[in-house]
Amino acid sequence: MSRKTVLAAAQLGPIQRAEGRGVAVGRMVRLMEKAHSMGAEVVVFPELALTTFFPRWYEEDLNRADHWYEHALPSNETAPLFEAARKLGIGFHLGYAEKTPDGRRFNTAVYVHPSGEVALKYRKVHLPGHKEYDPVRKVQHLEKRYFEPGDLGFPVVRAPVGGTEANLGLLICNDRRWPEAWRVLGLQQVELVMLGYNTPSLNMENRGFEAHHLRVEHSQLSIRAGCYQNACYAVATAKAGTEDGHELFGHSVIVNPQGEILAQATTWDDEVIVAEADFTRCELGRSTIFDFARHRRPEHYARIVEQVGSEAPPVWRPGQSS
Ligand code: CDV
Repeated sequence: MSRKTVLAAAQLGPIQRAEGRGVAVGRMVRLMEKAHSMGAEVVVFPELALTTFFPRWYEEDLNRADHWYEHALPSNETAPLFEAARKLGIGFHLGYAEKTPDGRRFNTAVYVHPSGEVALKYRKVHLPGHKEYDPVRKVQHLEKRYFEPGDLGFPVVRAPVGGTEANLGLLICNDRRWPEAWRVLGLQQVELVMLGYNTPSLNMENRGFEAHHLRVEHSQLSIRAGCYQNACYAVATAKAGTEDGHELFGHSVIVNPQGEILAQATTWDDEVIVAEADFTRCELGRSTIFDFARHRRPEHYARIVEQVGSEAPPVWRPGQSS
């Protein structure tokens, strides 16, 4: 049985603070139609796809920030996405801000089957930034204020994707930089990782200069390494362009299990890229160099789960036997 499908990244250009969800959803439906016309059976939208990247704005009272969150999915405003998916027979990944009925807030992503059912849900674990207003920073990054760390772990599910099935996992933005996150997915034989991101094109921190071209380099390095080391495909989709004066880089990519980039966005605007995936290609890495059952040595990995921060090593000096 063929295990092929066509994957799409539906990159979004900027969404301004004043724009409502209706604007974003309309653009997303058009991107879904475009992806379908290009043969795609699954389409991946960015992190927090329905609004501007609001964690750059400080809000003293979080109760006044409720309008940034989804309180139900689908809602009246997001229903057109679900309807388009049903009509086109296309599954989609959506990143959004979630507020639960008991008042908890998460940076969340779901994979929605064309039937409209949520096949997989994930809440972002690695929240970057800070919790309180930081007067030293030129731009705030308040994800730690707006969200609590995800409580669902890194789940993987085998679910229909187009005419085949695949083992699906989700990461969100900053998670892609953490090899632990990829490996937990890899240990569940993930075959397709869907992830969205909002990454500023400049590092506005004042603690040292990061060359601008390295921002994209580090993003792609992380995604390519994650795919290669865990023998999986990834669709990594950006929100791009200038939102209310703040620039986010694009460079959405589709990567194969060898870590090669199959397709890359060329604009910083709404854009669809597609690539064919053949999930049988995940088996080579999984059964050879990254055959975890044969080669992993978890007895030496205790620090990975027992320690959070790094520790300075012991010091050795010449004349001192080791
Ligand atoms: N939304 C993000 O998680 N952004 C981070 C930025 C702050 C570095 C990222 O890892 O891209």
